[in-house]
Amino acid sequence: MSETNVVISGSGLWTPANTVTNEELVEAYNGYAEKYNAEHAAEIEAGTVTAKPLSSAEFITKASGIKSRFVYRKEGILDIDRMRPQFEARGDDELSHQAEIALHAARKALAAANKKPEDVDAVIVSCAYTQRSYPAIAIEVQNELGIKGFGFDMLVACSAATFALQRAYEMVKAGTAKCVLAINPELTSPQNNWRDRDSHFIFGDVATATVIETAETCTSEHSYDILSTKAVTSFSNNIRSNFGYTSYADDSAPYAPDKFFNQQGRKVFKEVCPMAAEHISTQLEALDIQISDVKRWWLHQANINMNLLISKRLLGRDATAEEAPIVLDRYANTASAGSLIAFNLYQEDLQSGDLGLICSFGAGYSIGSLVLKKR
Ligand code: CO8
Repeated sequence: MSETNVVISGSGLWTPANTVTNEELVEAYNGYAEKYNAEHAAEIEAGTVTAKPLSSAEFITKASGIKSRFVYRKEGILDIDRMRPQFEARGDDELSHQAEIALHAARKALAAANKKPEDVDAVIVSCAYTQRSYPAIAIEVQNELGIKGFGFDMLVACSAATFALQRAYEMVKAGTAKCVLAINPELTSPQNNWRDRDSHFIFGDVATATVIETAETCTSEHSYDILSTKAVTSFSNNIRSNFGYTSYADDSAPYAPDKFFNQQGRKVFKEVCPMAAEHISTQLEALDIQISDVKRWWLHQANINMNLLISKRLLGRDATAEEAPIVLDRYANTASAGSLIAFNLYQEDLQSGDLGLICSFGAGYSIGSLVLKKR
């Protein structure tokens, strides 16, 4: 029996209409912090309450490279008495927020791949959080699109998108699906702690989607052979979100600071950069591909300094913006979607035979990567 060649045949990107700049964000946060400090002046004076430190747009740009972020709903985020987005409640008979943004990206990916819903036989929704446990968001999307077959949700924090592509690759390779739609509706804004000076600037909302199928069925203009996939996880407490269904039973506060995204940013930086560089170089070595043969690096987008460090370790010099495109300045960290935003926006110029690598890294820790060759 001949080997099935598995390809990426389409990519979709949905970007929310609303932006929040660093300046807007800092003005709101500082307003909130000053109000909090004034209201708690006596306790702060007595040493029983810690004063909220102020944030700065210059710090954010310098420490992270982020200048702005897109958000699904802007209302509420900049309200110093709310400090979280305001979503309208939807009934069980209405489309969920997360399925809605997933569908926007999915339809674009299907169009790019020249595929109709009836061509698809599996849907994976993979992201950092799902808005409910069941029914799976993937099954809701499957139903909306009229796709037969099966769908499921999976969570792997920042590596959710690459890990989903790897599962899709394996399904097509094994013949359990012929064409898979993998979607990453990253609705991070409700999980971001907008009251925390150290992390309030990190995240943005977005949705990406990718079509994976056999080479035989592929008819799209821009498609990529998947030459190799590689995943690794290694337990770390340095990035955590303790939000979960057991809070109800252990009587802990469901929206306490530990229930939101929180991290030891410096430790993450120090530990993840070498892991990611090593992961990538080992993967390429196994394929007998030289680092210099890789034309495009679609790297995870968490922090500009991480990307610069990783690409410098790999290349032995700074990567150019064309080699390793940066999108986090305008999108911020979009959990798992960052490398796929970069892929979506910066791949059509590649020529047949050009090599590229998608790599994500983050909470878990987790690292996921795929080596691609333009067809
Ligand atoms: N304004 C002004 N000053 C600040 C601010 C601010 N907003 N924040 C921190 N400071 C101060 C600190 O208090 C500190 O002061 P001092 O030196 O007096 O103690 C100083 O600035 C330096 O602080 P840090 O050490 O924290 O700053 P760094 O230079 O290390 O930069 C970063 C902080 C940007 C967080 C950096 O460490 C970083 O990006 N690290 C990498 C982390 C990373 O990539 N994490 C990825 C996590 S994402 C993930 O895995 C997915 C999660 C799932 C999605 C979640 C959705 C919500």
